[in-house]
Amino acid sequence: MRIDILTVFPEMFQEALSGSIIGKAREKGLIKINVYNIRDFATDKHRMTDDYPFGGGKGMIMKPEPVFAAVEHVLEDAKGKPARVILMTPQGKTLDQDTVRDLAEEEHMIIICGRYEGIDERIRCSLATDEISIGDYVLTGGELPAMVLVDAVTRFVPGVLSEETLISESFTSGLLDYPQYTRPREFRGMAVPDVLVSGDHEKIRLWRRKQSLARTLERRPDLLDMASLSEEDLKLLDEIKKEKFSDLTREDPGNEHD
Ligand code: 9D3
Repeated sequence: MRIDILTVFPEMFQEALSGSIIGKAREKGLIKINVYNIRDFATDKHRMTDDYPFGGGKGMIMKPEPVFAAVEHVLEDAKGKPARVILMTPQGKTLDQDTVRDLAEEEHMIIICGRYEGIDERIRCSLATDEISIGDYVLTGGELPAMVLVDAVTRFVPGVLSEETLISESFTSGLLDYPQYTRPREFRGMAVPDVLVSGDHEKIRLWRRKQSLARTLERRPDLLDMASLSEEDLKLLDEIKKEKFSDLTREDPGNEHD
């Protein structure tokens, strides 16, 4: 997969995209990432990338010409083969794992990072094929969102993650992780659950699955509705609900004199 990132802050990407997993994927040639400075495609004397908004108002707007020139340069370099042109914008579709999986199948992604108070509408409507946000909070630009997107997509590129990781991920997909522990066996009075040191692999598997289901039920019940659950999962969920109910009746002081 080829990824080209267009930004006015190319330095922001150097560290982020050379870390362990992405760095190794790049070294192995599984992904090729180029970062372009949009300013290098500005042709005016001051190499301006932003300008005042027509109609007035505060803040500056990203100019269309350098962004169009940068995208066209990249497409020519890719010998005219089509690419997904992704605009990082607060108005985009919120990134989720289904979108990540879809994008990971692409041969070529061009990511445009917005800055300033906004970007010229003509970039959005005639250059971008996709508009993506990473969530409902305001950041200072599209650079961090672009890094989030590249990180998430890279994990799905064949060869980047081990077979094991992918299998365990597909098995737990849609559920929250179970609690994990490493040494020491006891830390500041907090002990590792006995089941994890029991050596009984079937008991450990069931405990972990039940913990995943319980956490998901507690914190993200919306995810449970979408997860594909086995007969065993439904049985574990039943146990969890019964245990929770008995906890409630035990702790409810109103029941003490029943
Ligand atoms: C929504 C606020 N906008 C209305 C005045 C101004 C504005 C604020 C911040 C416009 C752009 C930005 C910069 N943010 C992004 O470019 C961005 C973003 C984000 O802020 N949150 C989540 N995902 C993304 S993707 C790109």
